[in-house]
Amino acid sequence: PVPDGVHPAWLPPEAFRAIGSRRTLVRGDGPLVDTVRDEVTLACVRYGGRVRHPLPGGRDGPGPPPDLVLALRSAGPLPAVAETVLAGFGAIGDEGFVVARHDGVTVVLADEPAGLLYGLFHVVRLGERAFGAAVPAEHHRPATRRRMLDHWDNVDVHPVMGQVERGYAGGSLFWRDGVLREDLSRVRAYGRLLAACGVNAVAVNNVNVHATEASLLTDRLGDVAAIAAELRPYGIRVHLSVRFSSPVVLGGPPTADPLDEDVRKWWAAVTERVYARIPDFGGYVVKADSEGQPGPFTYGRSHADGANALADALEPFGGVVHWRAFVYDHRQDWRDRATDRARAAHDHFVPLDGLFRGNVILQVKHGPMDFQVREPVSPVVAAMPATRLAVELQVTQEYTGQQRHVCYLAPMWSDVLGFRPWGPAGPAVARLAAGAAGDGGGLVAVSNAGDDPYWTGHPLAQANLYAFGRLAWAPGADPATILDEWIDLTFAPSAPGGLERLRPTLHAIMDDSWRTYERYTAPLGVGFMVRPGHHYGPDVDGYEYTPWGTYHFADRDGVGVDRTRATGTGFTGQYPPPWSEVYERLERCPDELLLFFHHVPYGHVLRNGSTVIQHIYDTHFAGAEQVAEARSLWERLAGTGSVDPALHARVKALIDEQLRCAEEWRDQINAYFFRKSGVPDAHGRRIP
Ligand code: BDP
Repeated sequence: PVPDGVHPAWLPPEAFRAIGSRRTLVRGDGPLVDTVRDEVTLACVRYGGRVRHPLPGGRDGPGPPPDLVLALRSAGPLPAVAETVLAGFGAIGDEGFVVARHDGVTVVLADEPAGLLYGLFHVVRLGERAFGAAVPAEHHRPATRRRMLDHWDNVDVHPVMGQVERGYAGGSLFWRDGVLREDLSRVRAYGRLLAACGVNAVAVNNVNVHATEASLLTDRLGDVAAIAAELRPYGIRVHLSVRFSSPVVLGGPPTADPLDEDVRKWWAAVTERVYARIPDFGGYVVKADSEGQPGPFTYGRSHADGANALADALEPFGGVVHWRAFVYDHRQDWRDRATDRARAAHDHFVPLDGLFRGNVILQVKHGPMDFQVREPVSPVVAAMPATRLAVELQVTQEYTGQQRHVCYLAPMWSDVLGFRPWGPAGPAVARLAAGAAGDGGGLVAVSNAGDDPYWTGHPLAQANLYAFGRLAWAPGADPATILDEWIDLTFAPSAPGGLERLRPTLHAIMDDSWRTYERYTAPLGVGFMVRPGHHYGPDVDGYEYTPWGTYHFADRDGVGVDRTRATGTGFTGQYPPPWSEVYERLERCPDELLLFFHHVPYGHVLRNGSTVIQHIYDTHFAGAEQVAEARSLWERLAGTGSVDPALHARVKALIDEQLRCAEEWRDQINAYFFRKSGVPDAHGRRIP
């Protein structure tokens, strides 16, 4: 299934050994069941097992009983063991499955074909463990209905952004040289990887919709249909980013006013054509009135008017609009407190709560700014009870090392998803995204995959893609356990000697790598000390005097952004209690977000007993040291046979670069704050 020269990521053929060496009965019909049957057949061809076919009428033929039954409940009569497992089970759910080991048979049952597919991959994850001792029936279901990746892929190579905006893994999987790739087998392999971690929707193109991409909606719809055809066998629906001014740029009416009758008719007609070609099309993604993208403000209309116009066109076909809440004025200059960029999404959208159609999903970045290494959770998530919300994460490592640095992001996402905006008694973010009745917007993330042989540039960044899917399925899953799953699937099958060396090394390098990255870059929630434009490496004042709204306000006396109600921008007031108070009060604000909410003197004493200036020095020295340790741990694996030499070499080269960059961060940040403050390091370490 994976083209030559491409790393199989978490689905090497050997991951199917346990299934492929056994007898399996697959029962059910439809394209996704065919996928399941094909997967099992392929594994059996390789490992000598058998796929049993039921006789006409549904009864099993003669011969030894199967070791594994994968069946749709509706495909009765089921083998007796399956009926036993099912006894007492109500609805299994659209994508859910029941799995058990009973009387020496492993049984996976589902109501719908998608559930059977996810059940198959569950058995793949278990490997031999799926065929051991008896296990009572377990019911697995995804926490959120839509688990989606946004691709920021351009059809053409953009002069500044390259082909994949903020993509660090080569070109697009979909397009090359301005046209759809002729061979889309890699897209199919991608769909397979995504299904195996639970992703079920993909938006194929950049949210900044340039001229070429705009026509994907009309003249180039064939491209989208072809991609959809490759992803469909793995239960993945395709969505498209569209330009709000599409009517104007694609030969429709001369306006994109969402209340104009001709505009509405245009969207309806175009959308009908989309569904004629792609009946299971997911819907539109829109970035409007943001960073130069057109939007309803041009016509004096609200974002509810804008979103609803597209939603009405999609409604007859069951499609949704993902309307991004990332709306702010990138030409502002912090004119006054009210122009704090952190406030923007809440200020724009909360007054519109209740005005969006039921098929509009407001897609909210997890933090109020922009994917920094540490931000508080966006207050919008807790402020729009009458709107379907999706939480947006960034798997691509724009601000977290650009897939040259190891930065395992699952612990950050896990914190976000577990955050309770109303305190311990209230619901967590994951629940708000899932929706009380399961009708929430779900989770969306910007993909980190490209045409790189390892898919994600840094081979270890595959774990982020995998973890996103798994957390979208089960937000409470432990990041270290997810990492183990990824290690087992990816490396165990090809490491006959076992993972004795590799597993602890990977945990030592990856478990805490997000916090390590935070230490040597921008601790205490300060954010944005990156080089402008490409966002790699340090430039403390790079954005400080620009109109982008991303400041740290460091001077000779102190650092940080006063976002309090008492004396600052009032952003803390966008949270409900208790967080509005916790963030407002200096003595209660958590250290890791201190500079996000407060401007403090360098001598301010943190809860950990250190001063802010000393903490800045300490974390930067410690972070760079941790990268040096990670590097020597990785080097020690060389020649041990625990990892493929080519992969070892790629990671080695990248860790060298990570260390160089971490030392650069350390030296620049420490020197900057030493010069501003004049306070020497208490331990007398060298600050250049
Ligand atoms: C920012 C990226 C920019 C994206 C924007 C977005 O720098 O390339 O277009 O997010 O989310 O983080 O639309």
